[in-house]
Amino acid sequence: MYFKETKGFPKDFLWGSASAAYQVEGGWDADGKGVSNWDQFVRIPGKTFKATTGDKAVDHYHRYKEDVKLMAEMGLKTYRFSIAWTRIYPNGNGEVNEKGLEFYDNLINELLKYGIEPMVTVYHWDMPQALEDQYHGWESRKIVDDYVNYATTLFKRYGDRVKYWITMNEQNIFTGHGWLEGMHPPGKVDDMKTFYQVNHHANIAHAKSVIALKELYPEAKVGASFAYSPSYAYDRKPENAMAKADYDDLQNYYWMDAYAYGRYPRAAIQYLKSLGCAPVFEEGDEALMKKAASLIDFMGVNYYQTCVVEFNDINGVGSDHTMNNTGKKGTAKVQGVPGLYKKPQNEFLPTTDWDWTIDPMGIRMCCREITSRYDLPIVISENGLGAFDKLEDGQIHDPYRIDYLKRHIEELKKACDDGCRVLAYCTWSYTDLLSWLNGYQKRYGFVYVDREEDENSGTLNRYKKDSYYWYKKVIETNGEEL
Ligand code: BGP
Repeated sequence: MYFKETKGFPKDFLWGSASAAYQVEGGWDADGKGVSNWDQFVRIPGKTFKATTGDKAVDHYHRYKEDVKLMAEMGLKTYRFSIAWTRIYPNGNGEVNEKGLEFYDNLINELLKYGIEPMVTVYHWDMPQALEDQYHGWESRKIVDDYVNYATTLFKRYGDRVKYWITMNEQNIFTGHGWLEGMHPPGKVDDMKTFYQVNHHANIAHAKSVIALKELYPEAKVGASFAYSPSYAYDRKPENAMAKADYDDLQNYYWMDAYAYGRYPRAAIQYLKSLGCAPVFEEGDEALMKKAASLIDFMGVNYYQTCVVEFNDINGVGSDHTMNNTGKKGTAKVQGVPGLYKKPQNEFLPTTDWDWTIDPMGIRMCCREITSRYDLPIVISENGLGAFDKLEDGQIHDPYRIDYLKRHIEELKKACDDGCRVLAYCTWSYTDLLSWLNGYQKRYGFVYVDREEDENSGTLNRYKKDSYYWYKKVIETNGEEL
């Protein structure tokens, strides 16, 4: 759509930034915290870039006051962070750890002291290892009760101060990487049947906790964050348009329909049934999913890139279970699903050093699609650029990040003009932090943290990047000065 004038961002727009517990906190065994699947997984040789761990991360656990002060100085309106399940329930269930609860009390109170709205992610991938040991975590239906118990503990403790809740971070990614690609715990490969069952368990856990939250705090705002990569058909060949339809049903609507409609796309289920991989429902699941869908307040979107979809012959390329985790541009390979689609590079768009396509217009596409299909408000819960940054004389010049964010925000503004109800925009990330598989060299923050891959490197001191001052201005002018 073309509009002569822009209305700009809504007055109460939440300019934010995001993080996740495992990636920032460190203090991996502090104050009674239990071991998570990630604490364990990173210790398997070859799983992460140069064997990096989140043991110390960027030590946010001990430096949260300094970090929040920097946020306040910047004028941040919201901070999205996740809670480590293992701080609250070291064994996943059973006894609660008061010290862990206190840490997040303090963090939330510190944010509120400066008028920063806390936005809490209940689950950002760090599953208590004890639950893996007890019943293989998400693979068992038992996870539903433990997840809901954990989530409800958070709602009861923090619900008086936290209005925005995100139940799941990128369910599509942690399950895809965990059961199909072998890149995240539990490191399984091509286990399609379990993958779909695990997702169903996660959907029921999400649904029950949404219902629990709304019973306790009807005014709370809740949603799940989906890693959304909108797709383009390779060209106008009908088979490529059909490949796009397959991709959208299986890679996007499969999750978003579950959150927003409480059901899976019909064609996807037919396909999964034909493979013997459709999820098994228990009695009442359908009603639970529908009820939660009627209660969610927004769709959370983590947007990084779009993709191109081309028909892939039944003998065509599959997945080789690799990604560019080194930052050596041009090393990512084309991946696909035989019989359905493959994803060639888009020659019209540039990429990052990790071969992620840079497509600002894609963020507007996300918003338009969600608005048309679900008519839900939208929280952009992540968007940002991973790059090599250099600290020189106490300064970090990151014009590439400013350019990336500026162009995405311009498109987001257009989405607001289109009538999409965008509530918040959270960049990834606030401080530099651990990139799960890419170590500390892939940086995303406004605040540089002095550390490298080696656990003993760096002072962990914080330095403001150029983008810090730039975003401060963006917030001050409500997105008018970019
Ligand atoms: C999302 C995750 C984040 C974050 C981000 C950047 O998928 O929700 O936790 O890591 O991507 O990804 P990466 O660190 O792989 O560059």
